[in-house]
Amino acid sequence: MHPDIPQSVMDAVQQARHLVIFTGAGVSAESGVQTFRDALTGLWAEFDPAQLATADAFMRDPAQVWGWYEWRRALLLRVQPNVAHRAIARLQRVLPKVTLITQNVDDLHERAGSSAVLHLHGSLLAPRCFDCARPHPLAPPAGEPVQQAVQPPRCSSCGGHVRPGVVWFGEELPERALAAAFAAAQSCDCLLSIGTSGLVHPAALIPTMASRAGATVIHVNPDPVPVRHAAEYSLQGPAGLIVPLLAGGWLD
Ligand code: BV8
Ligand code: ZN
Repeated sequence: MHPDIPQSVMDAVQQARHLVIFTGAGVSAESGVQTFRDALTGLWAEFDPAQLATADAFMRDPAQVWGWYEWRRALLLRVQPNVAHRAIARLQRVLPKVTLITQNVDDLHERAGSSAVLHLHGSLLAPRCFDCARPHPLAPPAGEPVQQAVQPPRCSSCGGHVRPGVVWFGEELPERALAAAFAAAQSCDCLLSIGTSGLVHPAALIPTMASRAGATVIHVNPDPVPVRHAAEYSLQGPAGLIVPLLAGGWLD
């Protein structure tokens, strides 16, 4: 029981027949991963992420964009999943059916023990050739993360530039993951949206799809999230506090 969480919300999550968990950068914030809304720092301080996270930016200056992603990849290897990631993995273990959809490009859900994670925006850890799409596995970056421009490696089969395995603005989302995410949103009885500003499309449509299909929708965010449907709730607070409570207070 928690004073700020109505029992009906607790029940909607813990008794869900099919729970969809939809996460954004906010679920990784308490692990120390910068959210997209956080201003960029250092070498990229003067850029809006949405400008850098594009194929145009990469074609214009591959080293500057690749350097940014390599810095983020190095930082990611130095952080750990937090209690919210672990509570989500627990919900996946104890509930009858859970579909986990993330907008994040980190691997913290997987490292917390989650499985079958639907990555709508790709992954920092799956670089591929910009030209022929051949995967280009990379060793963990050596040494301290450095904010610098870095020439991307060349594809071993066609010589093209290697690019990050993320979905850039203006690029299509992975078809299978998006179709599975939309299908789950339209057939679940409860959707838990954690740490997203709801600004990036088409991922931002997912909570509304669930509401329209009659599901209970619960938003977890330190900022208030406007609720527009009868069975929609905004739980104001950090994921690291609220999600373990929704998962039954277990901390493992
Ligand atoms: C596409 C990978 C078809 C890269 C990312 C006008 C209107 C509508 C749409 C558009 C438009 N103009 C253009 C578009 C389309 C565009 C878009 O949506 N633009 C937005 C900016 C308006 N979308 C696309 O381009 C998508 N593709 O549409 O394809 C197409 C094809 C060809 C031509 C045209 C169209 C591709 C979108 C994917 C982009 N790639 N990531 C990378 O990571 O570098 S998205 C990127 O931003 C992140 O991955 C993340 O998914 C997203 C940011 O969203 P959030 O996860 O919500 O994170 P954010 O920082 O915003 O918010 C964090 C939240 O956490 C906050 O609310 C905060 O309060 C909260 N929080 C903080 N601390 C905590 C917390 N919550 C809980 N606990 C805490 N402790
Ligand atoms: Zn290639």
